[in-house]
Amino acid sequence: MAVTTNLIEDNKMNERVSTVVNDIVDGVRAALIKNNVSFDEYRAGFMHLIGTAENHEIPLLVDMFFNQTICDIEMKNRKGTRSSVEGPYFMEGAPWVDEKANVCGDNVEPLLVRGVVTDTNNQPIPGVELDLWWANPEGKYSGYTDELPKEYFRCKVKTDDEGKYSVMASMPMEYPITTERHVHTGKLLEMLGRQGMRTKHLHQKYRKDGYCTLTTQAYFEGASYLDADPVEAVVDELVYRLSDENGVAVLQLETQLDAV
Ligand code: MBD
Ligand code: FE
Repeated sequence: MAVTTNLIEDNKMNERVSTVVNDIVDGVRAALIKNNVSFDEYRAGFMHLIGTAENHEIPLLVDMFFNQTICDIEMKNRKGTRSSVEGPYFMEGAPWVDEKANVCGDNVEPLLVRGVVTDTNNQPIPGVELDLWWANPEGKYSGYTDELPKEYFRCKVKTDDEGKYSVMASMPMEYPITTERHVHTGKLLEMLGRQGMRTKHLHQKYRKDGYCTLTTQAYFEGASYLDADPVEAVVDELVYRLSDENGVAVLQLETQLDAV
């Protein structure tokens, strides 16, 4: 009788995928065994996941549990400013702006974002492409509906010869992972006994050839939900104190990029 094996030819196998996926499967199996999970519970979890997928919440769900872990791993491999989750709402193709980002609608509160980007020897880096994106006063990110196109509440700026930039943006709103849009993720957070508001945050992505791309966020001292982030991405060194200039809130960022 022929001997069969479940291994196919070597050249079709991906070592990396095999290693990581097998470890993930082992981890999940261990959790099921440890908790004596029944078939009905297994099915209930499965159906919850299907609902999450059908409502397009997979990016949110996966980022909520695992994106910050990837950031923490990244920090073991490079120096410079800490990364923080990209989250589900980054979008390529934000408009380049000069001094002022596009905002619209009611209750927009100005936030002047100023910054300097340096290398790990504190030398300024000119020509860094910086993407900024944040939630509007309704707690929504642009680019997902016709009413709020991606030209608003996100922008791109470039650092000058001194590694500096300055742009008038607007104060980010807290982001609720509790609305109809995310019922499944919200419900899961509820069952986990966790609150679902992301504290105010300004997303940033810094890119320049020769440097490690940095994706991070700025958080605001004294803001609500700072200590209860549902995606566990708030760290002290990314919490900034705003200053006031003629009644306008100013966020002064200092960012270090590591060379590749
Ligand atoms: C957000 O705005 C966000 O940044 C993350 C990581 C998850 C959900 C909403
Ligand atoms: Fe966000």
